[in-house]
Amino acid sequence: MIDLYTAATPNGHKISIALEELTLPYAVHALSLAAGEQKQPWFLAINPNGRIPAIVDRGEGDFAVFESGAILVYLAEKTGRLMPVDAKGRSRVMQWLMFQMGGIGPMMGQANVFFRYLPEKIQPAIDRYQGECRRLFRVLDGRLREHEYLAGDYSIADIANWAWVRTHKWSGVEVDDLPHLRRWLAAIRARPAVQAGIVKPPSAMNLSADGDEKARAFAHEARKMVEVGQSREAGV
Ligand SMILES: N[C@@H](CCC(=O)N[C@@H](CS)C(=O)NCC(=O)O)C(=O)O
Repeated sequence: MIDLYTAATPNGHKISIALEELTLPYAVHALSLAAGEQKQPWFLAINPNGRIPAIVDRGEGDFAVFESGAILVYLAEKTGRLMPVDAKGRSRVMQWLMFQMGGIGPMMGQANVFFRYLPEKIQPAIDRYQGECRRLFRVLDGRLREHEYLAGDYSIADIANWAWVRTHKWSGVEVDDLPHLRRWLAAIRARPAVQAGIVKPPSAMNLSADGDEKARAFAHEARKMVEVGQSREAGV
């Protein structure tokens, strides 16, 4: 049994999707990020960075793993699935996984903060992060023009990137003119394991309507989460 500490965000959903794909038994523990549960001492003992997701593999002596990319690699290596074992195949998956971890995730995350969450609208910051998202999306579209998936067969690299890119409207970034990216988004969305993973827990981030009540409530919680993160000068 694996304990998954998570929330209704793209980084959290990467792991629930992977666990569903791998049909590994797991228990979901949804943390309230707005209430700062991720900064509690019991959770910091699992993830010293005080952020979700994290897992504890009970069958492996309570082995704890944090950082979503590291968790995906751990699960792929544990099962021998969703990542090839040969050096070049593995490297291709790692390249597109790192592309997400160092690019798509941080840029979409900052676009969300400046476009959705901060009460002050700082247009150059919004333009900077949305523009960088667009550039990264074009890179993905170019790759997917020639390849069905990002790195050989469907892999943890697809899961990591998909979990973020599918929320592009939340970041205020359109993909209408990126046909290969849209084809890939739809193909992965159709997978039963993906459908199961994205509702553990359910997210409002795929809602695009600013006026939608659920979207407003989610943005409110996320704003509080940003404040919780910023207000701690000491500690994490
Ligand atoms: N690089 C980390 C990022 C984790 C992360 O930023 N998690 C966010 C939710 S998506 C979080 O826990 N935020 C709460 C906070 O900042 O206090 C990963 O990929 O696991």
